[in-house]
Amino acid sequence: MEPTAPAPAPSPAAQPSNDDPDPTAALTRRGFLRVAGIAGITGVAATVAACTAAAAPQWSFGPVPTPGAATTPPSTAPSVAPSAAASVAPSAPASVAPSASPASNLPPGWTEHDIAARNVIRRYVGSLAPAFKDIFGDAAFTKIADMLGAADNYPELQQPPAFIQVPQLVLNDALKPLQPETDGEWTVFRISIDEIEQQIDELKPTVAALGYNGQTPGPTIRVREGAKVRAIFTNNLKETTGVHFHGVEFDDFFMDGVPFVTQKPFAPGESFTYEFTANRPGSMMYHSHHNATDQVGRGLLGAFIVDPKSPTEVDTYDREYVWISNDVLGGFTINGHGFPAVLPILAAVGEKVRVRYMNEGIMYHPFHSHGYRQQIVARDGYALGSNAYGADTVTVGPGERWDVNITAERPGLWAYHCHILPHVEGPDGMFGMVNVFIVVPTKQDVDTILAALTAAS
Ligand SMILES: [Cu+2]
Repeated sequence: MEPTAPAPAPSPAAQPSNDDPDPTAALTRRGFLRVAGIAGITGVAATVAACTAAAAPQWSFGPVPTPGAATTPPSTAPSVAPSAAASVAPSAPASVAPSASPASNLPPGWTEHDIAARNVIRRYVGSLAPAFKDIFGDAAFTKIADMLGAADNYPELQQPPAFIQVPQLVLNDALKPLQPETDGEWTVFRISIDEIEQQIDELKPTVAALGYNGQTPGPTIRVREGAKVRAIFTNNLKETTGVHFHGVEFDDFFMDGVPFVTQKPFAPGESFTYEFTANRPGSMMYHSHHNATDQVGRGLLGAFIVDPKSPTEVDTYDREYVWISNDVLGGFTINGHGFPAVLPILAAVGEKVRVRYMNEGIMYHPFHSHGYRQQIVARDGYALGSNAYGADTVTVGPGERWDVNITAERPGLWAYHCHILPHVEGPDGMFGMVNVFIVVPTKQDVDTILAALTAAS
């Protein structure tokens, strides 16, 4: 294959601070930039996978009982031509085959399931494990090391965490927020619609997908309430499409993006310009509204966030995590990836994190936070105000957006996952819609983790 241009790393799981007037300029920006270096050099797995992907790419990434599958690297799969926007920088350490213990070596009472389940977490933590010693203290570290079987010196200890190995690293919004142009009173965004290859998990072959600006989810489009938005989409697909800004109250219904209801679909090679006023704040989305089961399922989706003109206390937070779920052709994913390739939510004790759930799939997902209250502050972008309430399980239906604030109070590694169990766990351990809320004692520890990730490269 020809080396491809570096694909834009993707997705809106940024964790910026909003102390800064630029909501995407994270207080950890320096750290993220360091991590960006990792993204650049860990693309090999992607490149390898793009060159060796399965002959019949399948989007399925579910609880298929495939004993032993978790221990099979993808490099044995036959090959398929990668698409242009496919892989990332052609350098980097390829994934290793995950560690495995021979059956004869199983600890008492264990089955192969336990080995596979542990492997998933070994891949998730990767070479980050040693950093936990200074962060969580000796006692906690000893327990973590014992759980993971660190004494085995398993190979993942030398590998970057799975979520760092996926080429479309979920930090793009922090690294390179989509910068608009200005044209008089208009805030102008230019977005291409592309065929891409998506790697849902660092050990899986890439799958044929669709993206905006070469990534799925597409780049977050972010404006201030009242902005006049001009979004120019160029169709590089081999099929027609249309783009709907979901949640916007349009003055002109011809801007609503529904082919044959409000516009003709736009064809390959054509562009279409949407113009509207962002007349209310909140968490919204943009996505295909044409052949949508297929097109959205394959990745034509992204976050559209309108920041309030007059932020209230609930709109003040230290970090932010956009959590876009999908469950159609890509299996069960958060921001286009399945666990353990899902970027964790990271915060220091005392910090407030805004999580913006956006469900682009066709199923309901009750997202359950271990150990933490989710304060629900908005539904579908509409602020709940004094009706805000707490829960530890927030069910997000198709098309819905729920904004929650979480105050990090207790350090630890806290599971945070969809509670429809077949969406998160199977015979080979956890997969799909699983996240982890990593709460560390101090902001400095956040930087320590980021430094460890950098070193992992
Ligand atoms: Cu679910």
